[in-house]
Amino acid sequence: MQSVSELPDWLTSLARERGVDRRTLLHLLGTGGLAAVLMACAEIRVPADAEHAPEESTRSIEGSSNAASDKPAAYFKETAPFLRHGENGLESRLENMQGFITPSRLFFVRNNSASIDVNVDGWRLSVEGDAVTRPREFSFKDIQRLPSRTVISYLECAGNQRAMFDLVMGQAAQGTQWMTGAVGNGVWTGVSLGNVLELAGVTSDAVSVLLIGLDTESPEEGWRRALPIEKARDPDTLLAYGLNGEDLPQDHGYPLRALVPGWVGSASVKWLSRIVVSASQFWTRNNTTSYVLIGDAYPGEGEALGKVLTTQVIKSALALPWPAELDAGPHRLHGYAHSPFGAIARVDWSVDAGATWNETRVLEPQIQHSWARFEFAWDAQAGAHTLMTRATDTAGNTQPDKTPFNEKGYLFNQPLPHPISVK
Ligand SMILES: Nc1nc2c(c(=O)[nH]1)N[C@H]1C(S)=C(S)[C@@H](COP(=O)(O)O)O[C@H]1N2
Ligand SMILES: [Mo]
Repeated sequence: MQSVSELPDWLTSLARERGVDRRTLLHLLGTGGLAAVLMACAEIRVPADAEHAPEESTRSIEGSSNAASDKPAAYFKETAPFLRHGENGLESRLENMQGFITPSRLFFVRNNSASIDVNVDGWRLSVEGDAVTRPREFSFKDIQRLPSRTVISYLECAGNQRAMFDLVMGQAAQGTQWMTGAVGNGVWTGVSLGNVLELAGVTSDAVSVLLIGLDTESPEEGWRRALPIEKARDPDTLLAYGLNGEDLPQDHGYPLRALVPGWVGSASVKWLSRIVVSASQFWTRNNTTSYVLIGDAYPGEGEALGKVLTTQVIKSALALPWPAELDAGPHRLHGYAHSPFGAIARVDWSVDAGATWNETRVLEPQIQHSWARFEFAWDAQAGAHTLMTRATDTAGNTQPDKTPFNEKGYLFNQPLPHPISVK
């Protein structure tokens, strides 16, 4: 059963009575079938003191759509505007975005396991390790009392555009086949990680800061990633509790997540609960076998199978479906460009596979670590076309003609051929 109209009348009217709207019904049907709809109509919220609520209440299922099971919902978001990649991700469609900031409801989600619902009252952040002199725990209120900082930054999965290794280069890479939408630009509010480390008495021989999330289904019991102390101390590296002026949404790591500007998205650990600071380097899955460039061009470093990913690369993409269809005639096309190394200086576009380039108009002045919007006018003639865009940043970096293949398909950033059929 896929559509709301196939539901028995009594169930649709019961749903209406219980305040379950059509969109939610559709969502429930899509994710949990008839059983999920029945559950939602019977009892939408499970009381916090329900028998099966976890004792320490760090992982509550209150409010999740499949409240009857002991597994939390895969996503809390309405999923309609996304490209779905099972339980791994909700991909944004850039064509749904007009502005400079990505609305939270359109922001992509990348989870290693299901999203979790953390009860903030029982939640604590512990800071510990051999390179702190005052290990301590922070409640959410403790964190909120610290000086706040807001950073405008894009967040991008290292595997964004991975599908293009297959679609453009003809060599498929392992992993979620993201198109162009595993990226978004948010207004992040929180505290500088460096301040929290200071309060825990970080020592001068600290080298590595391991961030650990609460998700238990991750291969190592909690998604984790180490940052070098210099990046951890950068005032713009945040422990964020706000996105776009509101509380951090559950899918994005409520109540607290790391936001590591310019770095691969995997370092921005969601549902953060533990920080371990050490005088020696941490090697965990996410910097040895995952988030590592593996291939002939990449010798291993430390305990890693290849080159460990840290910063992102410069990229651009059109805010159009891939491939796209347009009516013949004049169009104003727009897109997004971002670089971890500085502001975008220019974006060029080509309609002849990169033989000649024209300059686009870069819109608003770029703030901090944000992406830039660009636009250009194109008079589309009937037929098949391939457009490309190529960004250059103020540090002189530009998108390379070719991205070398790596097994896990990270950092695809050659100018993306964008097929457009004009009728
Ligand atoms: N705890 C936790 N944090 C996580 C992940 C995860 O699975 N669990 N996924 C990471 C990856 S791979 C990415 S790209 C970003 C995505 O952030 P978003 O879902 O808020 O867009 O979160 C990172 N942080
Ligand atoms: Mo990611």
